[in-house]
Amino acid sequence: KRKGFIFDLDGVIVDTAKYHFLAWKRLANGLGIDFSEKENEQLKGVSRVRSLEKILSWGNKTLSEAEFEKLMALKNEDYLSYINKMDENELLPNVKKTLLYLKDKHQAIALGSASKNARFIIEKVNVGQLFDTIVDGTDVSKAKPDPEVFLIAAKSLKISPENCIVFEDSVAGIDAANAANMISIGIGEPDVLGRAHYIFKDFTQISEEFLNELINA
Ligand code: B16
Ligand code: MG
Repeated sequence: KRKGFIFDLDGVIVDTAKYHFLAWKRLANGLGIDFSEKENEQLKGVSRVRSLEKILSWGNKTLSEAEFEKLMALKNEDYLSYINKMDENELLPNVKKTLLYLKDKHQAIALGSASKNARFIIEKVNVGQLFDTIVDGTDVSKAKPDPEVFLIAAKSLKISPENCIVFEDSVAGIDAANAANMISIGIGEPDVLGRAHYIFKDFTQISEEFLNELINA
C-alpha cells in the first residue's frame, strides 16, 4: 500500500532545537528574562510569533508591535547564523536511511514543519530531493497543535489522513497529528510524548519490520 509519511523537521530530521535555544536564550536574557532548557522544551513545534509571546509572558513584559517585530527579526538572524554552517553531518542518526527505505518502497513522503526556514535547512542537509512535498511555516495560518500543516501535507500527497503517519518530537506536533486523525510516532521521551501512538528514542530504534507493518496496515 502507498501510505503518507510526514516528517517534522526540528528534532526529527535535524537537531536545530539547540540553535533555537541559543538564539532565544540570548534574546530573553537581553530582556532580563531567565531562559533554560525547561523553557525551551515548551517552544518546540511552536511558531516564532507564539514563542516570543510566551517568553514575554514568562517575564511579565509587553512590547510595542515595532519592538516585537524587531526582536523576532534579530532572533531569526541569530538563528540563521548557526543554520548557515549546517551540512549533511547534522542529519540525526538513521533519518536518511529511513527516508531512502520508504522511497525504495514507493511510499509518499512529506515534510510538515512549523519553521519558516524549513526549505533552507532541508537543502543545507541535502535531503530536499527525498520529499514529494514540503509544507512549512510559510504555508499555514494555524500553528500546531492545529492539524492544518499535516492536513495540507496529506492533501498534497493525495493520501487520506488516516493513511498518514507523522514523526514528531513535540507535544504540540503529536496533538496536531492526532487531531488530523493520523498515526502519531513520537521521537523522544515517553514522559513528554505520552499521547503518541508509538514512541521511539530516535530512528536507530525504528526497524524495517516496523516500517513494513505501517506500510501494510
Ligand atoms: P522558525 P518544527 C519548529 O519547527 C520549531 O520546533 C520551533 O522551535 C520553532 O519556533 C518553529 O519551528 C518556527 O521556526 O523561527 O524557523 O520559523 O519542529 O515544526 O519543524
Ligand atoms: Mg519538531
